Amino acid sequence: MKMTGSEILLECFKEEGVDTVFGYPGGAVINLYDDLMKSKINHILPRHEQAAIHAADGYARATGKVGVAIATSGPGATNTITGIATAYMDSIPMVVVTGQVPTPLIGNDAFQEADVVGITRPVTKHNYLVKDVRDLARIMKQAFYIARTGRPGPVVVDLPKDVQVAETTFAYPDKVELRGYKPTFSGNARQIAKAAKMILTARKPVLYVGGGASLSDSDKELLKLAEMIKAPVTTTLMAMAAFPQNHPLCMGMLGMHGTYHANMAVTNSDLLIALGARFDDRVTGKIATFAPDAKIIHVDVDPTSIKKNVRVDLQIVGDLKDVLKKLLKELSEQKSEVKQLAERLKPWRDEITEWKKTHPLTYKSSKTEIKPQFVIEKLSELSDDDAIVTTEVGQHQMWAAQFFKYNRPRTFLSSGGLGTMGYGLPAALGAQAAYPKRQVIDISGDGSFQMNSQELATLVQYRLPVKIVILNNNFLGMVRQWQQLFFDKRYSQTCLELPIDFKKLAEAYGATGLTCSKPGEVEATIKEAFATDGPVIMEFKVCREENVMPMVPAGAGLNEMVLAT
Ligand SMILES: Cc1ncc(C[n+]2csc(CCOP(=O)(O)OP(=O)(O)O)c2C)c(N)n1
Repeated sequence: MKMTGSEILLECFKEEGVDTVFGYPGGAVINLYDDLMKSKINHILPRHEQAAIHAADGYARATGKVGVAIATSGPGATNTITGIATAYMDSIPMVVVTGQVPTPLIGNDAFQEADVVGITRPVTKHNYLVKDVRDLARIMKQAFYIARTGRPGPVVVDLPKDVQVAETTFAYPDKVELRGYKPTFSGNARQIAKAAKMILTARKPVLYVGGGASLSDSDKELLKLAEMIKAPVTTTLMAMAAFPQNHPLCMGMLGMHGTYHANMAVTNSDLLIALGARFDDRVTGKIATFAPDAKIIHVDVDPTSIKKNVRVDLQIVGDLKDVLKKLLKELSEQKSEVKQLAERLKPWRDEITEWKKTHPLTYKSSKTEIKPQFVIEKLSELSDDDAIVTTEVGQHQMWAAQFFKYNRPRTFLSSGGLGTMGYGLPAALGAQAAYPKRQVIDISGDGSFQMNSQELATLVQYRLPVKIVILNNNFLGMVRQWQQLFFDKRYSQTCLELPIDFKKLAEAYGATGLTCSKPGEVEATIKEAFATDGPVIMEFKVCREENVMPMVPAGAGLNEMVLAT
């Protein structure tokens, strides 16, 4: 039986197990949207294409599946770029289908034409322009395969309007043949044995865990390894939820706003075991003083990530879950050495505990002003154990990393690599669409919230009960903090003067709005929001000039933290 291009596309989605897509229609995808009416695929219509991409991204991060989004040609497609770049930087598996003007018009300045393949090339893992409907099924199979394998990432498929209506017989290939793309899944046994040896002779090892641990669902293996060798663990922002934050071996986040003990442990370590982490400059600080005495083992599925930023003594390319399983097997065959190691590390663990005691993660509490950290602590205490937290970008994001305790995998979704304000609300939308019954919380600043606040409409329309926390300091707080510390308090364009009535804004969309300005009412506000059906904005009027501490100033080493201002 012959099918049209758009029918084939929807069949491919079905073959890939796609149940939900996020998208926004337009002339160049009108045929596709017409066929969508006949399909069982659940479609969610956010109010902006950027939000559609972040929602698909949030859906992917929360579930581990490939997120799918659709946009029309021209402005629809260009609106997706920030979302695609966000997913690219954080290695999120995603397939984005954009409409394109009919093939004969491509390159002719046609109405709503944009060179999507050209524009998205630097921010996608791969992209396609489908010129012939007979290629579509094969391309879709490849797109999903590329998105989810190796180091995951977004793939764009640009689909001209005439290809959507052209017909051919549909056959979904069962195999992918791609010359030049053969990701290594299986870690090299000899290198893994060498890693085990290095671990068994270490005196001050640190497990440094990155987003790859979340992406490869390696949380169980990671916990096993840490507990087996009793080594301290520090995670990047991307891996916050990959290791239980309430575990005694967990040191929290390292880097610019990392804990004192994590940064000191890394600086003083003799073996750094980097697992799915890419040594971002926010993590390493000054490279010359980063873990100066440590040997470095780097495990990553992406060979080009290894040795990019730091020298590495042993590299293992492979899927982290596979490598950890093999490493655990290797170590479990050397029981007495492992036992000796765990005991030998006691003074090291004690040293770390001492750092933690002398410089705990803390803040000055207040009886009169709401401290943002206090709100996060209370949220953490009062929310469900499997609550999914998304964040925007700024101070609130760092406090959400420092003061909320994530104990389940895939429960912390934040734009790490690109640092995209406006990510959190649509990402929460996507996560809630995946898990309608779970608690989903977006932690936001007043600035970031206004980047995609229109998505309140989507939450209300689709009955997605996301709880939004706005830590309102009337500032673009994180930039203001830098201006305070490094620009002599010249607050150039960071004061958001106009007081917005967030309660009324929520109500205008048909959601609930709560406002809180007293520390004594924080708990009651959170409880009320959690007990209220549907989306809720909780606005907390917080202390305006609070800073995120500790802080490693730009260009300084991890051991040169500023502890308080
Ligand atoms: C799209 C985008 N534009 C600009 C920035 C630069 N930036 C980083 S943090 C920040 C301030 C965020 O303010 P707000 O959302 O109110 O959060 P706060 O820092 O006050 O918690 C800005 C402007 C960014 N990260 N993303």
